[in-house]
Amino acid sequence: MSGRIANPKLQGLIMSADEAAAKINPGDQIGFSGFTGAGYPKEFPQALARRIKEAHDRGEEFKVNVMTGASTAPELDGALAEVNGINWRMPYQSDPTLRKRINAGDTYYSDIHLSHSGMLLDQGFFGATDVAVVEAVRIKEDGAIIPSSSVGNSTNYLRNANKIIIEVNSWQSEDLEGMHDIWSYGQLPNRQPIPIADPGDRIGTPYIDIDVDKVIAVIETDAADRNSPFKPIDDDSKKIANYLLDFLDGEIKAGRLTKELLPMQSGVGNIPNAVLAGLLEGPYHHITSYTEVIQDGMIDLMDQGTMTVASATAFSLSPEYAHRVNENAAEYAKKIVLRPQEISNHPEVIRRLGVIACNGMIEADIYGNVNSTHVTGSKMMNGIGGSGDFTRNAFVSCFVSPSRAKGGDISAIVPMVSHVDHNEHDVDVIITEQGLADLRGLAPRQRSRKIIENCAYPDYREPLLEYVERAEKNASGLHTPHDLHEAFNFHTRFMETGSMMPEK
Ligand code: 0RQ
Repeated sequence: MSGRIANPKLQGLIMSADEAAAKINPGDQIGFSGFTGAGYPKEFPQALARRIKEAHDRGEEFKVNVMTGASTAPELDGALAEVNGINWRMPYQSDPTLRKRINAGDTYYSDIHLSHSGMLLDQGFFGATDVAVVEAVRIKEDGAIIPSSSVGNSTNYLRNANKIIIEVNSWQSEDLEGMHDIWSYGQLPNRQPIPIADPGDRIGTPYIDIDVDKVIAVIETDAADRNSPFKPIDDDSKKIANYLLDFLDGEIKAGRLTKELLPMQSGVGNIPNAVLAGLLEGPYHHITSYTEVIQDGMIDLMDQGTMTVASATAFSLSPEYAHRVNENAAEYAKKIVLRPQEISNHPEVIRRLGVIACNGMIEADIYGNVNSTHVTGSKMMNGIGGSGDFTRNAFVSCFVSPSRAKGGDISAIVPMVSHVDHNEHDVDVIITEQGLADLRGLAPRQRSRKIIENCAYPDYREPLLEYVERAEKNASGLHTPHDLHEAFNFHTRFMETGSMMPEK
């Protein structure tokens, strides 16, 4: 035994992952801990996948419904998708095997805002939660759980589930204890205001209380989080990061920001990481973050003393940085707060603190609508994640992307997005390696020129300008000129010829 399970009753429930998986019924709805590859159960989902495969090999139906915090890892989403074991899944995912299942119609995927997911569960919109399966650093004497490297929706799953399975992972540092801040705004009609006035405020407990009588299994593990390495920062990402940093400097000069900025939110990926790296070199001090994931760049900013505190719901680190945090967890616990995702992503707090939001996109249109999720309108990439929670409510909402995808055959700037996740009313700034379009206060006819001239790749500017001029002429006098016959030609041309470029 690892010595991390202090509750005598739960010590008596220690068993193998296969024994625990035998307790699951076909059709069960399971709420897992886990968020962006951190703090997800590692042994149980693989054992469940083995059990599902055996059932399928015998010709029996066996699928479960899977709820998480956000994306997990090959051991969870990957293993269950591999055996076609997921009937329905919510919310954000980014697993390549699961993506194939979703796009093949094998798995229903409910892609909802991360801040909504726990709330909708509490309100019964998804039906009963049969089992909660969560990873913990340790179990206290009274049975309360110290979560590991993410909180996500764990409090909601543990509160609502009929049965509980706990994986106690001794790879996770015990010094993570004290980093979590578990608090609930309560249930309608008696919800309470969230008393967070600063990203570092702690308002709850460092543990999650559970009903010990619901626990049916405890599994001991010792396995690392997924923690995928970041790609080295490329030239385009650096250019995009520099445009954003220039923009922030302009905001300081205009008196809308100080060198302390406002709390930063950063999506995951190469470009947001380049932005964080750029902040290391800037004139900033005492900056904070109110975001959903702690990334490598934030750890560097904290080590440098430039970032004083970061609030999130999970880590999303490279293996090297995960090791660094695990080794020094007690120190980082003074500067990092991990909250339930309904708090880390809560619109009211994001609006009140005035967060600076920066997220990736697949494409934007000439009027500022953004597609973050679907390729050519139909194929799911990952999901909306927390991007909507932050974009709608931030002080300023930025979207970043290279101006082209697939070696130049696709323009990230199109006449009309093939799917809308963030609409023109919420999107303030679009940035590509070509430049930055500040859309605040601009009318549609002003936006189109600015986005095309500042953000589109040079080869695509002419066809886009031709489109907009034709649309303005044909739709004379209209507020948002479109030529609906032509609007999707960029997309259909790519599907037919493999390139969005018009043939000369
Ligand atoms: O595909 O991997 O097959 O080559 O999309 O694109 O350029 O590597 O960028 O990794 O930052 O992802 C929007 C998907 C961008 C991400 C998205 C293809 C491209 C590549 C990835 P390949 P890049 P990124 C915080 C906030 C929604 C959730 C969110 C995302 C792949 O940022 O999922 O913001 N956002 N959450 O080739 C066809 C285009 C394309 C395209 C890119 N126009 N057409 N394919 N790709 N643009 C996190 C959480 O909420 C947890």
